[in-house]
Amino acid sequence: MNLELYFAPGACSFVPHVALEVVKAATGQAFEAKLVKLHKGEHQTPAYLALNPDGQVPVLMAMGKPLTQIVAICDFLDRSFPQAGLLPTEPWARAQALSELAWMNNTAHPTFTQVFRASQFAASESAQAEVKKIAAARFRQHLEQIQGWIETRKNAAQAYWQGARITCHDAYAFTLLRWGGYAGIDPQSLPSYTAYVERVMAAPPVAAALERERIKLDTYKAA
Ligand SMILES: N[C@@H](CCC(=O)N[C@@H](CS)C(=O)NCC(=O)O)C(=O)O
Repeated sequence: MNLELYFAPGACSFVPHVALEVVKAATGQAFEAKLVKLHKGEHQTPAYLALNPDGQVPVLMAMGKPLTQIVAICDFLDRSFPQAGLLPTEPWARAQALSELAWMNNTAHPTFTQVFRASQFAASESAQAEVKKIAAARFRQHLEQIQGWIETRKNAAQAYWQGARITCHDAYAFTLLRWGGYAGIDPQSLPSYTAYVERVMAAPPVAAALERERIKLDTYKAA
């Protein structure tokens, strides 16, 4: 299958990027990673908007057709390459896994957008500062919720989110903790979460995507 991923370094496209590395390791299926320079507005060109009218990454091109939305991309990759084990097959476990992935995508992620792009939510500088402050506090609660889920898995002796293999969830958990640094959240203040993310980063499919994107867990700067 011909697969291409449009991604931006450090963006949420890291999630399907890791998923594609997992698929490649499990099946040999190759993919092409296509860099989108958001700071140069490459996601707003007519050619890109024809792929994703929302002007966002990620876009997965599969068999020449564009697929958007992380949850849908993870589901498509799982169904196309079941050997990669991206999602459970048992219906209830699968629904739970999709529920957690959807929560990361539609709850934690948009809260961070309010921190990172406060100008989209308020006009004056003081109102933007307030949006940012309130959203950062809420984002910390989301990260604490993720840490709670990680501790449950640690008690069950699971190395990664879904057990022994890296999946989309691990890549999203890394991305959200990394973004936390931009929201003024010190990863060291979430010790179990950080220890888990360090383990995730060392796993070969994640390490390969980190290297291609040239990113690390280094966004937090002490005030
Ligand atoms: N729900 C979307 C979220 C996509 C999204 O928020 N993408 C961000 C990067 S993390 C983006 O492309 N932002 C550029 C912009 O909106 O200008 C998905 O799952 O794909």
